[in-house]
Amino acid sequence: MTPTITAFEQSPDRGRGLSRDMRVRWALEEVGQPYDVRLLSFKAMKEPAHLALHPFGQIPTYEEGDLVLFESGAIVLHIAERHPGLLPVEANARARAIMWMFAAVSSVEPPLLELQVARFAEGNETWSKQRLPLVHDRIRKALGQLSARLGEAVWLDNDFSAGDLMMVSVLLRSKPSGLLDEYPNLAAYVARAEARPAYQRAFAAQLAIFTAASTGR
Ligand code: GTB
Repeated sequence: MTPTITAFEQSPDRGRGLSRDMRVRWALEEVGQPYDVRLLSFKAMKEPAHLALHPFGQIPTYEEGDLVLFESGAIVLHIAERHPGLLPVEANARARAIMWMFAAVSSVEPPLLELQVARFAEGNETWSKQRLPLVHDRIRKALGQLSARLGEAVWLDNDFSAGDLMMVSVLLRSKPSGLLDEYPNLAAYVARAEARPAYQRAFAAQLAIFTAASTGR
């Protein structure tokens, strides 16, 4: 059965692949599972039909027969569990790959999100500029610790896994600020992941939607 995911009709990131449908697309591409996409406006995301799928009125969602999922990490885990290629078969290595997925969303993504809040939601507050160095410090702490753990390894735990897919998806958010480049091994790790054919296909698919919406095609 072909799953259907939801994505922004016009992504605020202008097709830079930072929206959270990107990680789901990437996982589907890695395992070779075709998928359909239903595009939503911000208004449609808050309407009852979508709220029935996603209680917080966001994207992405994932529908496959009777199964409806929200939360990008849970969706990627579901895909990785149903198809070979994103989780090791050996039990301990599998547990560690899932650990890295959680580390991405619960230890690394929060400080990166704070920067977005500081810029876009609090940018006009008088105290906003004063807060930025603290936010940057928290990001540097997380990136520095991750960088130390990765060292010169190619991926976080031997072969590429859903843990790397989630971690790279999160790290990509630190690229526009220049903070990622302060950690050359992390920048190289992200570049390696971006070069994967599955990533490229997923990126092209989400960019095509933004381009079509902005050129009216
Ligand atoms: N924890 C949830 C998950 O991982 O699935 C969070 C989902 C989420 O935040 N979705 C966002 C959304 O639907 C889209 S990705 N927002 C609409 C709303 O809340 O009303 C967030 C996003 C948007 C833009 C950029 N960007 O421009 O860089 C990056 C990420």
